[in-house]
Amino acid sequence: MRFAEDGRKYAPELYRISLFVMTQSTSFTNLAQQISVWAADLGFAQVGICDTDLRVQKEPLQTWLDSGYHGDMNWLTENLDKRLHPERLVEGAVRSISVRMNYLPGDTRHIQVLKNPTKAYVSRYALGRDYHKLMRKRLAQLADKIRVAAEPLMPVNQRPFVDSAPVLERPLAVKAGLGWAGKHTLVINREAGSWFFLGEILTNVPLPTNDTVAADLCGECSACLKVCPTDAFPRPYELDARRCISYLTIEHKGSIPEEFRTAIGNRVFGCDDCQAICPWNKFAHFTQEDDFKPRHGLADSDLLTLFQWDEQTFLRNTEGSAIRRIGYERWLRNLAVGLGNAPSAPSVIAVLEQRRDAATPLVREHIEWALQQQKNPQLRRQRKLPRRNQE
Ligand code: B12
Ligand code: SF4
Repeated sequence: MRFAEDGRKYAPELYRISLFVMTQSTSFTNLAQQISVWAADLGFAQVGICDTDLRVQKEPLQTWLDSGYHGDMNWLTENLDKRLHPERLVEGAVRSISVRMNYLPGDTRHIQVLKNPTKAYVSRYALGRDYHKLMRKRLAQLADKIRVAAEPLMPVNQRPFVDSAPVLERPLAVKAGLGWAGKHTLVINREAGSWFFLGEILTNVPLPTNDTVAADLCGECSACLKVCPTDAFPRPYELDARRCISYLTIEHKGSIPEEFRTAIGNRVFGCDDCQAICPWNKFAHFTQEDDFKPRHGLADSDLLTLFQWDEQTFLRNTEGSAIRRIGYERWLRNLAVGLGNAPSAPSVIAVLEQRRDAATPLVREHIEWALQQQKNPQLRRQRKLPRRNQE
């Protein structure tokens, strides 16, 4: 206050500038508070703001890629510059406004379905409407509100993202205070577990940043590393995607390596095991979004029923869902693996044989494998792959 009074008397210009800066920073502080309110109204469970300096990620990211852990997701090797420097993705971006949205639908009895080898287990995130669409729309609404409020103060340049662009969403979410990166590499929040999606707005508006990063509360626990059916963690906090069932059933386009087929069990789209076992998920909140609720009985369907869908039924029943992204051929491939792991039954053998001749070479190869498993159950190897590293 003294400075202001003196400034007013002796340096009117300096006073005017400092008043402008103070007013602006007060406005940005108010805007940050307002963003939390808007984000809650739009259905986000939490919002946090951080700067976009990700230089510390350069080495771990490069080591991960050099190890080949990304498999054939070659897009992860592209645009590294933008991944590590968000301001090169959105010109002038100095902040990430990171959000999370809960997706676990209530009462989907996921453990019972997973443990029933005649059922198809679909990852809980993919039971309803494709989250990319829903979250991007909500983030765009949030971005519009921010633009209207900030534009009187400065020209605004910003873009919302969910998953699709070269953005390191987890490191940004951690910096923004949404949680810590668990040993399974997903972001965990101490009050909400990890069943949530992440998204962010990269913006040039210099909002105040979160100053407390959540402590890593994994401690001595290594339940996720041990439960992984395909032993996909070479080390805690590091995932070899080539072994992850989520990668094998969703991202991977070709034949599923035989060594993983038995361990995949009945997981036909993604995998949730490392989250399902995590003790922090007893604090998880069910989603409030009707759009994430299961459609077409996908939470609890028989493998055989889904395998008998023709392409039209597949396209109709997966409209607006993330499952559609893998296409009918990979859907059948995954279901054939599931049926190969199902209890031996004449009805399963009959349906597999029925579909074999008209199948594409990729699907036929998986059907042949499934038939061999069905007809020779004594050949089945142990379901879960043993751990190679015991750190
Ligand atoms: C590629 C990808 C995958 C791949 C690879 C996963 C992986 N662990 O990288 C596959 C297909 C396997 C996959 C699977 C799943 N995914 Co995914 N995936 C992505 C995607 C598109 C990119 C992730 C990425 O950049 N990986 C590269 C690695 C190297 O990056 P990273 O793990 O973030 O690691 C950084 C830090 O951990 C850090 N780091 C690691 N060690 C150390 C050590 C030190 C000292 C330091 C400083 C840093 C550091 O360095 C890394 C590089 O910067 C993101 C969306 C996005 N754009 O971010 C979603 C995302 C991570 N996936 C998500 C989900 C939900 C899943 C699944 C649960 C889906 C399912 N049910 O099947 C599974 C979970 C499997 C698992 N345990 O990770 C959510 C996670 C939400 C959350 N709570 O964290 C995301 C954020 C999508 C979203 N928008 O919500 N996914
Ligand atoms: S999602 Fe499943 S397969 Fe992938 S790392 Fe987690 S437990 Fe392993």
